[in-house]
Amino acid sequence: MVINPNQYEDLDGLLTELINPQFGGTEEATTVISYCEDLLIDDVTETIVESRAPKLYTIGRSGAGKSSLVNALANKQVTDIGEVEPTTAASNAYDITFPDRSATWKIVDSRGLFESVPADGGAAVDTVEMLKSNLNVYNPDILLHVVTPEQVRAGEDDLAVIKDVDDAVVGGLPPRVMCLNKIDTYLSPGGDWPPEQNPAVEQRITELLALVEDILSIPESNDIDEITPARGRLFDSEDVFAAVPTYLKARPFWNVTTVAELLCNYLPAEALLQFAQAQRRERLMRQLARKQTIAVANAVNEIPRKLIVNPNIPIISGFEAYLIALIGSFAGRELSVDLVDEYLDTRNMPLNNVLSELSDITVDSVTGLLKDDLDYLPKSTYAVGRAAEEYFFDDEVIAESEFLAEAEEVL
Ligand SMILES: Nc1nc2c(ncn2[C@@H]2O[C@H](COP(=O)(O)OP(=O)(O)O)[C@@H](O)[C@H]2O)c(=O)[nH]1
Ligand SMILES: [Mg+2]
Repeated sequence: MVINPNQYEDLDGLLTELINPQFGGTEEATTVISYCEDLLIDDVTETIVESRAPKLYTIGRSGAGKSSLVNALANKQVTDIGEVEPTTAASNAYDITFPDRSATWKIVDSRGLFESVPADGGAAVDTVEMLKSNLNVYNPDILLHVVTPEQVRAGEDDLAVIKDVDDAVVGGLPPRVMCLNKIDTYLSPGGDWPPEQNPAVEQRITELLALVEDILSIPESNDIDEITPARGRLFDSEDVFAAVPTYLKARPFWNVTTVAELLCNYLPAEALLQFAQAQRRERLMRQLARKQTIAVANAVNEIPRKLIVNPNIPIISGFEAYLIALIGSFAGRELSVDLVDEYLDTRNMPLNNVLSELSDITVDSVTGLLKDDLDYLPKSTYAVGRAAEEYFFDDEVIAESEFLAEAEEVL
């Protein structure tokens, strides 16, 4: 399942191809195409055509698991794991390439950074300066701060150092996530694993999360996963956006997907694609597809109502066709009009039959009358996107109407 950004270079062409046949290339087609371009293309261009490598910067003491985290996220062995001698305070910058995935990641490993902080904290100025200059040079999207439960409990002054840098850097640090690694240290010999199957371990993890919140003075937070609070906490904070416990020593890792999904929510749009598809994680590609669905449904809200109720201009079906084609491509299919035909073949009804029902009502007489129907349109577009997602990712044909309740909640 790989997206090749080249196939998205001609999105204008795709729109024209999708929309023209419905109108025979008339003036209306031009109107629809130009609206679609304005409302739809920018978003995809940002995500795909302008896609670039995500830039991740790992911080943490030697041995905490920075390399292990990068390897686990990348789903391959790309960095040295083991006891790294913290010789200098130098950082290592490298690219991880995923040749078969059209993706590259830029990683900076700040190994040794905190080793320059002596027990009395005296040399912290150097560390702050080093971190600052690193951030200037590499300009990372996200900081991954890896700490062990032991380090949290010992109240290492790393947190204070990072805070100093945050205060010292113009505009503050990039968003950062705290990874509480080596969570298996809470496992007693012979105990059940993973934590979901061991209430005692779960309990200790949630206590650790509470301690982190306390140390960071987080004003408000939520469980990332309501059913399993031990999967981590999402913070209502500008700087540290979450704390996620992990086990990264060997497969099966624990809770790496939570980290990956969080990163997807915080990476800039243009860094998302390469981050997601390098990992062979279908869920991440689906997340991208879902984002498109929401974006297109919201775009529908911006179409002038006059255009919507003009039966000669089935503008919504143009939007929806485009969405269907994109989602098919996110599931790994070649982006083309054929994807729309294929999807429609699985349906009994044409796209947006709402429109055909409206066709003999005139604009003037309906503006008030149709209010409910117009509010319904973004929801039905959302439902089309969801049904297309089920179809292309899971090969399942589900009626669009099944997703209307969800649309109500999401939009
Ligand atoms: N017990 C345990 N060991 C881990 C875990 N994650 C990594 N390690 C081990 O800790 C050591 C240091 O890991 P590494 O990723 O090199 O740390 P780094 O110095 O921060 O890059 C290695 O021997 C890893 O196998 C974990 O979740 N639990
Ligand atoms: Mg390392």
